[in-house]
Amino acid sequence: MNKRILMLLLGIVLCLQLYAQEQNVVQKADTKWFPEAKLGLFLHYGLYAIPAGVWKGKEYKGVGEWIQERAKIPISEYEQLATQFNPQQFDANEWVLFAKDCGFKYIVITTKHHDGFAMYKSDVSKFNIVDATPFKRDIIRELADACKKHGMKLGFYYSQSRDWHEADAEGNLWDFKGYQKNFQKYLDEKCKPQLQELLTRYGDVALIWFDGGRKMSDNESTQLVNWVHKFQPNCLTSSRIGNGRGDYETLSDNKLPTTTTDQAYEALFTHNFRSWGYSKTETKLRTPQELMEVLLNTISKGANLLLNIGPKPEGVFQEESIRDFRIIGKWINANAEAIYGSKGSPFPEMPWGYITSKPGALYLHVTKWPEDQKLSLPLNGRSSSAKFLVSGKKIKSKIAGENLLLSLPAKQPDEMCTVIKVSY
Ligand code: H79
Repeated sequence: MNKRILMLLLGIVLCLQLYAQEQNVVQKADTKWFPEAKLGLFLHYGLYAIPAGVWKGKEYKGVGEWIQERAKIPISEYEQLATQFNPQQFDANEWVLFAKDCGFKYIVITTKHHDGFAMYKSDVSKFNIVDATPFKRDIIRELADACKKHGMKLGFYYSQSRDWHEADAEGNLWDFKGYQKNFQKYLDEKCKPQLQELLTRYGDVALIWFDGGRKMSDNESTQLVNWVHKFQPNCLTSSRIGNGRGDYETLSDNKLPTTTTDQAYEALFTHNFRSWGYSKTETKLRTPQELMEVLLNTISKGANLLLNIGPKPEGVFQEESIRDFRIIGKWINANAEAIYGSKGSPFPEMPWGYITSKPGALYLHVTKWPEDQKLSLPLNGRSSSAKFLVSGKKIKSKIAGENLLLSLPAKQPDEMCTVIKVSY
């Protein structure tokens, strides 16, 4: 073969290889703020708040935001919900100030859940809050402005593969039975253009909370993460984008971390145990004490907690959620030093509660006050001092062999959880 042609072919092969490599290189974002923030407020808001788990008189227990799939509601019928969506009581400043008061450092809100409805003004699809509802206001815009005003980070939940409104996306087999899907077409024509809108029109986006649905190929995961970082290099992406391509790890829904980490990790829990969207069928709520256990268990393993509320159709949070989040928020604010910027516990689980740590300090979160008023820590005989975090009152301590032994008063200063700071 002609030498020149051979060289040319070789060159083409090399270029193709480089191109392929380029495709799989993921630019990682700066995750530093994330593990320090510790607490995020998750908001699942959408058309599914209207049926709230009940469709044509039938109750669908569990995940309310799945009503379209569970009742196999045809798109044309589901779209009618938009004509009823009119949250007149929605006030972005109120939501953000509530989150701030309760100690949340970031908010993540559904911009598009599996039903495919955009909660913002989208030029890509008319199935959005401004074009399809009598409300006509862009909730995401109002929230972004309020977050900026009050120094709150804002992240966007975006269902990247499931979209029951689109034939080529994952999930809707009742409207599009037997249809041969072209997933890349959906990515190119809806998913990516909508992400571009979200990343170019609302200021700094703290993170994109991708969710599961379809087993993504590595190429698809990489495409989307690079697409996000192309517009905002420091916008984090969640691990549910698949193939280890995300910037931080989200655990399974309503699951505690099992190991301690100093990486960017997040556990997510919903107040009512099962539904993320507002649901009239899921009335049982975690008590403030149960929320505290979830919080402390999570942060003692070094992870963040993303705690969810599904706002009601009128644009307000359930009163019980406001009440209970304020209860734990009060505790969180009083004990802020032991939470924000802390790392997990260097020890295995303790019978009396949980531990968080900072350089030179351990924070003992005592939820079960020891009956014998004794608390011991395996501190290798290191000299240290102990005090109550909130009152600053010193606690009697002595070194007994390897252990630091604390003598506690009979009465627990904070019934919910008392924090003891041990400095060494
Ligand atoms: O947004 C929330 C959920 O809607 C979403 N992730 C959280 C944050 C989610 N997407 N997929 N999944 C959760 C997997 C869950 C699927 C199931 Fe079901 C929901 C299994 C049981 C309930 C639908 C209804 C499929 C089977 C029954």
